Amino acid sequence: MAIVGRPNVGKSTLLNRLIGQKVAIVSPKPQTTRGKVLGILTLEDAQIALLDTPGLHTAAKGGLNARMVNRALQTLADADAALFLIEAQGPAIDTAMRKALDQVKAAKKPTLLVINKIDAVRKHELLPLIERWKSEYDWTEIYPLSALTGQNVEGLLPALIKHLPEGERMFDKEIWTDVSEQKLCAELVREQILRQTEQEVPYSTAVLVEEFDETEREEGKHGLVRILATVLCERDSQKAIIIGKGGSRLKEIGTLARKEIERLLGAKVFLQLHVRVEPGWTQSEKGMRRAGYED
Ligand SMILES: Nc1nc2c(ncn2[C@@H]2O[C@H](COP(=O)(O)OP(=O)(O)OP(=O)(O)O)[C@@H](O)[C@H]2O)c(=O)[nH]1
Ligand SMILES: [Mg+2]
Repeated sequence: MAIVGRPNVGKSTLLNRLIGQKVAIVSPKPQTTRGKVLGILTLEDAQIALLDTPGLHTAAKGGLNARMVNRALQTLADADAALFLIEAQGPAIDTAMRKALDQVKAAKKPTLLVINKIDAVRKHELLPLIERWKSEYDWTEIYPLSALTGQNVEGLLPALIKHLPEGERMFDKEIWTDVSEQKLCAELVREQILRQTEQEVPYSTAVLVEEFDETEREEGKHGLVRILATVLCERDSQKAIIIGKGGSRLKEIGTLARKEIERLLGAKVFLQLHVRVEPGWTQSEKGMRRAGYED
């Protein structure tokens, strides 16, 4: 089941909430998620493969943004069903929203409309919104909730299960994602860059884990995991911003990311970050491959 929608509506927050683990990174900036992220929800009598996707936005041809939208549409095309997420406090249906909606309609999947962020509006504002959206598509259901607070999320599950095909369980009960630990660590560093830098910097940044040494972790319960990661950006000026005065910003990014990584791995972590300029990597296939965005 694919989770799709405009950027920043809370798709990744909802995935994490449903899975009960931090599978996808979240930030207040749009275009946080760059590829498909699988979260597996195993219940008593059902298993749901939830696929978070990058936000549907109008991207120029070629380059990272176009790739992101393609990934979202491809994930939607491959899914049995979809969740289309909108924000309760979002603007009326503008051109960009209309386009996203048309893309979802064109996929012709059973689609549940989720109205997220109901914590940010008053109750009486919700009914007209539901009425407004009802006529846009033959939604399987319309579901208001708050992914952030968890309000009304419980009830979404039976609604999801209703639209799943019958079949064997596909994943082991304990598995909650297919994303590797290393990739998750790289994403947790990127999340802090999204949160700690402004303007174009986050959009020019990628993170590569170069070394991931867990030999000490295996030897003893309290062993360190040593991680060396490279932060790629596109220009020298961006590198200077990421590093900050006397290295202060990079240090802050590293400290915050390390805490998140320690929580993920359940181990103490030594995280070392380097910054490297890879001119224009977001603009070419080759550059994107170098930044870890393969295939
Ligand atoms: N008030 C409120 N904020 C929310 C809710 N859900 C998500 N947010 C916030 O909305 C922002 C975007 O959340 P994300 O989960 O990263 O959104 P996304 O749709 O995955 O965004 P992209 O990956 O950029 O497409 C973050 O600041 C979240 O904390 C909610 O239910 N209520
Ligand atoms: Mg996201």
